[in-house]
Amino acid sequence: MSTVGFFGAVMLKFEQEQVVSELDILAVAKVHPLYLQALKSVYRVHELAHEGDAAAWAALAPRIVGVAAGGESSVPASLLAQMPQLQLVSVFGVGYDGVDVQAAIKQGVAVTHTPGVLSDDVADLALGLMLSVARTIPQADQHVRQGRWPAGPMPLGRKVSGARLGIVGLGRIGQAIARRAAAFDMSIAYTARSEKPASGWQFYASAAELAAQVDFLVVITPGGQGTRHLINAEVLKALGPKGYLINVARGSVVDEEALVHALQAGVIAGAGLDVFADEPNVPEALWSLTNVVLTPHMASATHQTRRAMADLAFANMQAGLADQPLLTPVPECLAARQA
Ligand code: NAP
Ligand code: 8YV
Repeated sequence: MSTVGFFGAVMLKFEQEQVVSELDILAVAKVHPLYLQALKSVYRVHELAHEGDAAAWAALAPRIVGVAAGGESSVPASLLAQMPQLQLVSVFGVGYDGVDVQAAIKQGVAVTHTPGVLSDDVADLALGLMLSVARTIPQADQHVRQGRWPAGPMPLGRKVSGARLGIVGLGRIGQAIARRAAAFDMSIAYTARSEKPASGWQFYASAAELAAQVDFLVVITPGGQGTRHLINAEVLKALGPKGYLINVARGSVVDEEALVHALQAGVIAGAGLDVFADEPNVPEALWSLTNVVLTPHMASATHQTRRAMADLAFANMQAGLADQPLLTPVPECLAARQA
């Protein structure tokens, strides 16, 4: 063997021995490849092991110290209880409504997420959906591709610039949406759990009151029981036949049955939807409606943001398992630690 070959082989052996630790991680969902790759470079990762052979899972579960999840993943108390050595659930996503955080806290398990790094992308898509549905961009694309342009123009759209925007949930992403909308000369109003006087934007105490005052209603709250069906038939009626609903939050926040009815019956003008009640299943009734733009939960799906999310989710996992301060624990965990 040449000297280069010898050192190459030694380095390979060194790397192989260095990289995989004795720590076992459960990936509870098909987590993003960038996150998975980083985890696999350090830990023994068991993908969906809890859904596989029951005996193998029973043998493995007591060794699991970390759980890797996505924003839509389910991590119920019943699963947490099977992993007595568990230290951390690191979510690749800012939303963590599928994780039973109170059960985790009781068990001494920390939960982390990826706030901030995806706000720009989600806000961009919210604006994109607004423009798409109001200016009928998908239909216009088809109009050209299907050779219908020579036969006549498209029907007119609805102007977005200068329109009235209502934001349900004025957090990190809600504020990023508002900043973009300001550049479109839109007036901005919002609802949230608490008023934010420093924002300078008009506050309404309920989604229905807000909906009655705006042309576009953008939903960007967390999911979970606290916001379930916050957007219901009453809110849609208040939005009215000239109003548009944009949902980039969670499918659970909108009463989907009421929404389908509202779109079919002209209770509202249209909708732009990135999230659905039973993903990846989208009600077939929505497929045929021309006043709806549908995207497959892709608001944060850019190369740049997925990289940043993977880096942050992985850094949280490493910190948690090395007993270092967590970078971005969910607020409930932070509060529990400070109490
Ligand atoms: P955030 O900073 O925590 O903001 C959440 C906002 O929602 C806050 O203003 C909060 O009010 C408000 N809110 C909470 N419960 C409410 C209720 N019952 N009624 C009215 N408002 C309520 O979170 P974020 O970083 O902006 O993310 C928001 C959510 O977006 C995530 O949790 C996730 O579900 C969703 N998301 C979706 C995608 C996607 O791909 N479509 C991507 C990323 C995030 P207060 O300020 O008064 O507490
Ligand atoms: C991701 C999301 O698509 O951050 C969230 O809450 O819903 C999205 O950014 C998701 O987390 C990927 O699993």
